[in-house]
Amino acid sequence: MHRRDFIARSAVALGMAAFGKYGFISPRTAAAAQENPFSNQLYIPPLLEKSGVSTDISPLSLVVQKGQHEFFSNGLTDTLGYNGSILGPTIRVRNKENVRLQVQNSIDQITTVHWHGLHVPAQWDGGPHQVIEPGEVWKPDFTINQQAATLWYHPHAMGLTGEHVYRGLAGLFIIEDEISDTLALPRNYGVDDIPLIIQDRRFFEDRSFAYVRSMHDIMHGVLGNFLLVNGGLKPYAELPRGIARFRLLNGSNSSIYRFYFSDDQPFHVIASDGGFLSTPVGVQELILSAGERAEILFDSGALSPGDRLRLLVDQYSGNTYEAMELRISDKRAEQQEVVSRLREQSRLDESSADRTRNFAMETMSPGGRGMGMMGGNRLAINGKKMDMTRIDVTMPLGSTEIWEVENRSATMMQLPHSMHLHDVQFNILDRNGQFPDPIEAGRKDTVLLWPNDKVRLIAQFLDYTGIYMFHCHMLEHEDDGMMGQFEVVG
Ligand SMILES: [Cu+2]
Repeated sequence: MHRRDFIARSAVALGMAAFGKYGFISPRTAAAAQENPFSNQLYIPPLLEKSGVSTDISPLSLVVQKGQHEFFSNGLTDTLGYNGSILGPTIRVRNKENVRLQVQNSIDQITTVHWHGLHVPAQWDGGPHQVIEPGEVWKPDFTINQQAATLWYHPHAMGLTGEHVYRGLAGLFIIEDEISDTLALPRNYGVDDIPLIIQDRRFFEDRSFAYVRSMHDIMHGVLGNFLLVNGGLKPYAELPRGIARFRLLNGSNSSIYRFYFSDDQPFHVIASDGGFLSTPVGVQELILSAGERAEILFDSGALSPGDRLRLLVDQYSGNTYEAMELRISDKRAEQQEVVSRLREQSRLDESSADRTRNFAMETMSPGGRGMGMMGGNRLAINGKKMDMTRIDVTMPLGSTEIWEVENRSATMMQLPHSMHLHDVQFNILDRNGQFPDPIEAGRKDTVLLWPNDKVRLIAQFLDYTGIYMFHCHMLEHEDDGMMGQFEVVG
């Protein structure tokens, strides 16, 4: 999709978010934000992993804590973070490894930690049922049971997910395995294998996060007008000349992003949400909705030391950001060629499905079905809002299911949605009747649905019984009830 179409699509759907109107600061007037763009080095979240000493059985420790963070040189912002003032460490594990964690809640609200994309027993999924009370410690203990991938973790407490993520709670969760070990890919974390957590925020004049939810914010998502890369505004990073790998996470609450490089320089997508694609896919742009990830390779071999380029991001609300600057150094990267084969990925076959279910992601016009007399809003799945005491879907362990998911928008309220399933990685069978794009043909746990899109996905529910969530990953939609529960029964 070209930039023009992406923006035009949003302008039609959204009008334009009215920044400035409610006392939010604007990038144009926030002198501090603009005085020295690209002067701060990209923050690389520290790694959190096992020590490698076989006798060391200490758990990986996360502390959910309050902090203050300097986004602007003239004021601090109250934040939340894991083990720091913002975001969290990058947890790195290996397939088949037993992982023990210890999550301490040091804030004065309940929270949870959900391992987005991870296939784990329901009791360790970290959804709304696994509440960690203030002052309490939660001790997940599970064995990694899936291939190399870039996943992430974030809070998932009922009705609080959007606010907690917005205030800073998110981190990457990387799985490596024997295949990712052997592929000729950059793997020097923070040097040529670079995590990029992209989020947008808006701020009040006093530099506090403007997380308020008007009806407009709930319907369109809380959309910011400042873009953060790993928690910083307009950072720069040095790249050795050759192949660099970026692990991209759209960590925003509700924004859809279109990523591209200056001069539309080409790059390769090598992994989607749940692991590698079979082969790299050459592109000039990449669209990710909130919660989706991709790994990409950028080849700077034809550039010269000292050359600079920008990573650009179009936001669905109509903004375009120069997200960060990349500076080519005089060092030579370890990898100089884009690998030609990645990992053979088998896709689930439609004929293997035990059953098909239908899900309508609904946005209803005022007065429509589901719209109460008291002005209750219109976001629902199959006409229902989330109820923790209701199981929406039950399937036997070992089932293969096709989920036909439709974004059924009212004419006057065309909103995008997404569908995220806990527990599984799925395949997209088709999007509006067409075989998916190559970058969507691999393992996925979140899929974007433009207004009136119909996507059929197929998943196998293996290994674990229990209750898991499915929901729109626009967090304001999720918190407003655009979520349901499926139970895998043994
Ligand atoms: Cu939604």
